[in-house]
Amino acid sequence: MSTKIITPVREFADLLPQEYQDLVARGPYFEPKGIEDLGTFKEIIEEHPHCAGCGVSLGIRLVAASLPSPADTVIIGTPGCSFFGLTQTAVNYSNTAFGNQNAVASGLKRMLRIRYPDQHKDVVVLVGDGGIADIGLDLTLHSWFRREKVTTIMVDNEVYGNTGGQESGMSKQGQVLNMAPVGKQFPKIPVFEMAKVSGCAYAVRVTVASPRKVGRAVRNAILVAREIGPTYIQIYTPCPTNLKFPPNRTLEVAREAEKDYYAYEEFITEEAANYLARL
Ligand SMILES: Cc1ncc(C[n+]2csc(CCOP(=O)(O)OP(=O)(O)O)c2C)c(N)n1
Ligand code: SF4
Ligand SMILES: [Mg+2]
Repeated sequence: MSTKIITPVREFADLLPQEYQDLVARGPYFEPKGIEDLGTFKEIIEEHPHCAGCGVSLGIRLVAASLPSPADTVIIGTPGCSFFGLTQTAVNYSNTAFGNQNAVASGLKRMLRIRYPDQHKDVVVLVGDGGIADIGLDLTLHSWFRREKVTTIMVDNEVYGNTGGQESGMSKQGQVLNMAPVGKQFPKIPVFEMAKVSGCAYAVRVTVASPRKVGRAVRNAILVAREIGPTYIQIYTPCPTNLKFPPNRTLEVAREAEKDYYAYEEFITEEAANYLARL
């Protein structure tokens, strides 16, 4: 893992599209870039097949722009809308069977520690609410109980977006969806609260309406996972297609949620806070 993943062989260098040449010359691989620098460097994700106004694609863009070492990061995904954007991102990526992401990430992180004992290799799970709160909940929790040094990021659109609108454990109580016509019967699963008591050293709840907070959370979470323990970020990424609001209202919807049940919250252990203060 290094910038070798993007560097073309000499014979092909001139044949590659300008887009790609820009990535090699002006990507975020060589000096640290963050949310504040958006617009001044070639992002590792730009084009994607998501619907207009998709909160998930915005969440992925913000996460991708905040990775402390993109060339030394592996993102682990699973089926869901996020997968379509992530496979077009210039970062090491592996998909998993639905829900298995934290088990795969745990094994990969351990293997990378053995293979590269003197280097940091960041393993980041980036998947939807269904992948974490429903099918993958047991494997997610057990990776936290075992204190695996992996960062888990949920892009929470409160629905199974990719499969046409089934309710997820993270859908709000009463939410009517294409395939939940009478409304969801029980409240959101408190995954953020679970993270705090299950071994995470750092956890943040945030929305895409606060990009700087997302950026800081991603960076802190990845740094803490290098040395201290598991970290979790839950980002509200509203889905206009399934929650049925106009695609130009995504940020407004996120901002409203932020004033209400999706208020920003940060949890950090003393050990993690001391570690970040020393960096
Ligand atoms: C084992 C398994 N069960 C079901 C599916 C079908 N499936 C694909 S994506 C998905 C829902 C994804 O929902 P979520 O994780 O919330 O992601 P979103 O599409 O909303 O971003 C399901 C049920 C699958 N691929 N594999
Ligand atoms: S269905 Fe929703 S989450 Fe999926 S790509 Fe469309 S807007 Fe995004
Ligand atoms: Mg979802």
